[in-house]
Amino acid sequence: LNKTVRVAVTGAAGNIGYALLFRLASGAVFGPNTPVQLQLLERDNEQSKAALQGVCMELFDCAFPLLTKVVTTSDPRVAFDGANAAFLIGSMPRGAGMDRSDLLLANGPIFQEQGRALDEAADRNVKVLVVGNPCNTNAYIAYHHAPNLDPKCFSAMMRLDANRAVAQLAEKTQKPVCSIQGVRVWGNHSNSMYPDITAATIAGTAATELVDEAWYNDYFLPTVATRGGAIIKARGKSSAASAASAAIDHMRDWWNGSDGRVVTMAVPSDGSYGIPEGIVCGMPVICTGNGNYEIVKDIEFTAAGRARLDKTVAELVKESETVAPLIAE
Ligand code: NAX
Repeated sequence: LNKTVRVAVTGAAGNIGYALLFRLASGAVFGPNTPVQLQLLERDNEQSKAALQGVCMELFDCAFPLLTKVVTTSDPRVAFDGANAAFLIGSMPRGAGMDRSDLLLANGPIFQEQGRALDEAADRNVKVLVVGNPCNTNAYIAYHHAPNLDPKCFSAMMRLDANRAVAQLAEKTQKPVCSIQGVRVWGNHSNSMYPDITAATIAGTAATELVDEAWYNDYFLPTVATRGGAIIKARGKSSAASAASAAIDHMRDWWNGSDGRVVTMAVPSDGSYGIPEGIVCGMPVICTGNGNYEIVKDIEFTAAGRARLDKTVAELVKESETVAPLIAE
């Protein structure tokens, strides 16, 4: 067996947590030879603690051979102690009448505190995946409060958007998901995202030869960008199993490498494509193993694609300006 991996999960008693923890404990990210220690963070109130205790009882009852220990806490420093990987899921949901900037400012302090705690307590090569919304800017806040960690230790989740795009393409062309490569989603995890199929191939043929532009513009783009809302409408709750599955995909590829495949991660920009440095932006990356990734370079955009990228990046820049006081503190 390999060395035990310490995995922190915040908001562990929530919907996504419930769909994620059992797969982490079963080896879906770190493999069948790597024991896992779960370090679970929840809010300090009776209801959250009781819910988390119930989840722990179920984890226990699974008798997972790889699960060595489960720690529960409401102190981020305890949750992140020695953590090799961290899923930052817990955040405040958007309440009635709240707009995006209200949500940013309401959730900002959580990610300030968790950034500081990661800085103090986590392994120096920790892989942090922010899922809690608005995830790009929450990740931006977190890494700014972790000056002793490489910003490349932080990413935000746009894999669900990329998976949704792949699923739509597979359905439309009636080809298997595994035949689809090179789909990427740029920008913000919001309605402004840019799902880009210009370099995608389906069983070796350019996707743009198999689907027409009207379908791409009028069906595909709005369907992918507003899928979260459609799930809420249908289920009465936001996506949880598909979000957890995307989080597994994201961390598995980041940790192990993506075998040369292009995958979408929101990562701190290095200035490529004129995306302001430091903004946490959805981009195509290749994970090269041992927790490293490289941003794919030299992509050429169509005029329409460039306009979509500029729009979603402008939204991220605006969000970074909204949270500037939280960065300065
Ligand atoms: P839930 O409300 O079911 O669970 C959130 C949990 O986090 C709760 O148990 C709550 O007590 C806990 N929590 C809140 N603040 C905390 C804190 N400061 N420390 C520790 N725990 C805390 O939400 P769920 O459906 O699990 O969704 C979680 C987050 O994921 C939301 O912000 C949601 O918007 C976001 N999503 C992000 C997606 C993405 O693609 N990036 C897709 C799915 C999801 O919408």
